[in-house]
Amino acid sequence: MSAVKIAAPAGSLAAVGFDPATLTSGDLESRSPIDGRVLGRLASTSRADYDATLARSLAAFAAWRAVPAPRRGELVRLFGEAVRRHQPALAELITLEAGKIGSEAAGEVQEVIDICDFAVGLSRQLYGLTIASERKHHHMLERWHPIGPVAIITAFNFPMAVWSWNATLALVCGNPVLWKPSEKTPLTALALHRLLESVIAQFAEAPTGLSALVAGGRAVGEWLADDARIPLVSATGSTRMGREVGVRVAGRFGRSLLELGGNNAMIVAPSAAEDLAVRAITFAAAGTAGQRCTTLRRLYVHETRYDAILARLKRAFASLRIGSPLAADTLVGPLVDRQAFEAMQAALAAARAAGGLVHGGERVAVAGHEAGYYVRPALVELAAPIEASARETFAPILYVFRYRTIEDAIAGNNGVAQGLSSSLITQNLSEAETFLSAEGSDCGIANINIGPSGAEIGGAFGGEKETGGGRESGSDAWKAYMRRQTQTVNYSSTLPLAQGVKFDVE
Ligand code: UN1
Repeated sequence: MSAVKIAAPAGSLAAVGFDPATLTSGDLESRSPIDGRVLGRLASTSRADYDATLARSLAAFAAWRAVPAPRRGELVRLFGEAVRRHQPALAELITLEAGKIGSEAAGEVQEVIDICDFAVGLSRQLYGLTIASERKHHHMLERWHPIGPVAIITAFNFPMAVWSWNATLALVCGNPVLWKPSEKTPLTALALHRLLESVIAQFAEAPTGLSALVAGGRAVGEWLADDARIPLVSATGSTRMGREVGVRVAGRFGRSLLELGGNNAMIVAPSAAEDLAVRAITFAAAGTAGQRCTTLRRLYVHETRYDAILARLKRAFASLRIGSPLAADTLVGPLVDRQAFEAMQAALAAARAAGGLVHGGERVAVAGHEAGYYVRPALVELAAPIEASARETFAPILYVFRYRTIEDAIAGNNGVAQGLSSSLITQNLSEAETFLSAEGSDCGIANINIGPSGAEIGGAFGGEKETGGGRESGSDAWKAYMRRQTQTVNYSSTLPLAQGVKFDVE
């Protein structure tokens, strides 16, 4: 089968060497979740190509680490400008290859632009410390140095943004980047990579090989995880994948930055504003067809509000416009593929078998798109947690529980193996502060009066427990991409030893 022509604005990307019409051979097949058609094909990187890429990456590191950080920031600034110019084409590619609705696809590209801006500012703020020395005429410093090639393994659901959180920071920190995108979204990755390559080619101080794409499946991931030439592997995906990558990287004393599964909860308290709660729940649970790592999967509603909120949710879920993400009024696009659909149906069957009351969740026929997996987001009423509600099923299923005390609700929020995001809808200051305190949510992200998804790039993004502990994006997440060096300088002509140790030699 030859590749179909990718619709309109992709043309603007041809200028940077992205021409989907030429992508007709290779073992990686990109299929659109919209209707199952093949968008293009790409060959997996061979081991020989991988080794050549690594050699270029190491050579690039030797040059790039000596370029002043603000100049490195300038490269990222120019990349951000290029992304701005191509925003519609890039967003359309995300829609075609990942199935996101237009507004969310454009929002993802916006996230790339935002992190570029953040990284540019950061390039003048890679601050170290001065430390008081206990020895006379000595001073101590803490400095941050580039670390080396950074491998970035990304998932299909944020096929551009998650790479950009890592890549832009890694680049201003003085490191080359190697990207292994999801096998489900290779074209999106290739387009963004080519765009960066075109900016690198115009930037005198930037060495070739500064950015590389290594496409492929499990084998390529293993090469990256096992390669001692790569000091940092940043991996986003399932907990199962992260457990393997984390162990392999640790086995060679490399560093990993893991952003794995979430099983995010929201608590709706007695004082919650109802309209706000219903909108927050619906976007967080059904948006992106439930395929964000921050998607709302478990809802704890106070018993006094349960019936009214559930009635509103049933209406809201039943009225969601499901269909092609290319249609302007669609709110819920397709699941990524058949496996995602089957996993969703299996979770719903398990919930029914465990006594859950399921509303929605069925496949929805979309005319002309029979090969796409469109579903009505599901609400599942449960009396208590079950095995299915303890797992992350990457689909729009919201498990709903009643609660009586805020302590019970917080215990429910924390009572899963994952720890990415969490939220509480309340007007009660004491509840809000408790939720945000050391005795509250145990997640990497805790929100009041907004849902658990849709984080801004300025904060550190990531979570605890089986979510993997990594932090990407804003705040001081950049420190993961550098090595820390403690430096002591003696500017006297004597040699006092620390801790008053005497060691006099003739
Ligand atoms: C992800 O699903 O892997 O907070 C990332 C959010 C987005 C990023 C999600 N800004 O929902």
